Amino acid sequence: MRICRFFLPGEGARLGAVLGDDVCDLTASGRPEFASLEALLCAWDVLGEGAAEWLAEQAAHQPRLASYRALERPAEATGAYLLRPTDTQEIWAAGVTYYRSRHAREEESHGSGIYDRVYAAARPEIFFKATPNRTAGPFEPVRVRSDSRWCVPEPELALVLTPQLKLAGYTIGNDMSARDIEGENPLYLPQAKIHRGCCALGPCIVLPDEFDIEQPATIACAVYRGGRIAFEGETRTDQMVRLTSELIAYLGRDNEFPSGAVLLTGTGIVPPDSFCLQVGDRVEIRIDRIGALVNPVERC
Ligand code: DO4
Ligand code: MG
Repeated sequence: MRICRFFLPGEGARLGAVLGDDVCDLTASGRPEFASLEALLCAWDVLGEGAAEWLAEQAAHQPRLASYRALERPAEATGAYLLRPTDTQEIWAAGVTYYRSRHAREEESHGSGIYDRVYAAARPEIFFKATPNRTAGPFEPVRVRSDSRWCVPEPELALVLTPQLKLAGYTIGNDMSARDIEGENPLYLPQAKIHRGCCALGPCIVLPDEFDIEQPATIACAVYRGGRIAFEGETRTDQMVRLTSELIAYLGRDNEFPSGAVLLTGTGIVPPDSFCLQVGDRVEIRIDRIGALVNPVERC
């Protein structure tokens, strides 16, 4: 099953369940658990093992409202459209979890050795990535920094977690990065990673019944520029050197997430050094069994 957030004219943000191509409006039920994603993730912890089954049962009782495909397209006739699938959750990210990322970062930092060390260390790299207001949903712009000459998308599998860090589902994330700023000095990482429009999430949250992490999934990225492909690349989730459970456990050490959290799991796709995102580009990230996240590129 899939969960989405969508905008309904006259109503605002709604929580929906995607059943086949139909979306049903969970918020219309009036149940407090469906007032927001935060409310649902909190309820998830109370419901425990039976949460997904309970959700499917609730969804089956709601009237079908719209076609998911119609919501996926921007500005359709109904006026309803998909929103970022999360609401109040902080967004965190793991790094250097794929060999490709380790290699590219060692090069851009002129062989500093820190990326080699973290790739092999027991403790993974985990960093704060974005607040909700810095995060785009489907078709909203991601942004390149005005003081960077080398910005790239980082296509990543994203974990959606409850306040008790139980895995509720998966979505697609884009961890936008300024490689020149990070490469100049790793202490600049927060500036390379966190700014207006630095992250995108979507299109929906796929529950573990439809996305089994044990089955490798292809992550593919294409950047379109003027109708042509300026970059494309792909990787697979089984190329990740860390287990998602390991990343979640480190995220939760001495920390708390009362609204739940999102954890990006690192990139295995790094464009060649000659590639830099430009204003007007369109970034498309696809993950098997999840869907596609599409965002235009603008400047901060
Ligand atoms: O070490 C810096 C960030 C790494 C990262 O974002 C990634 O590997 O995806
Ligand atoms: Mg990343």
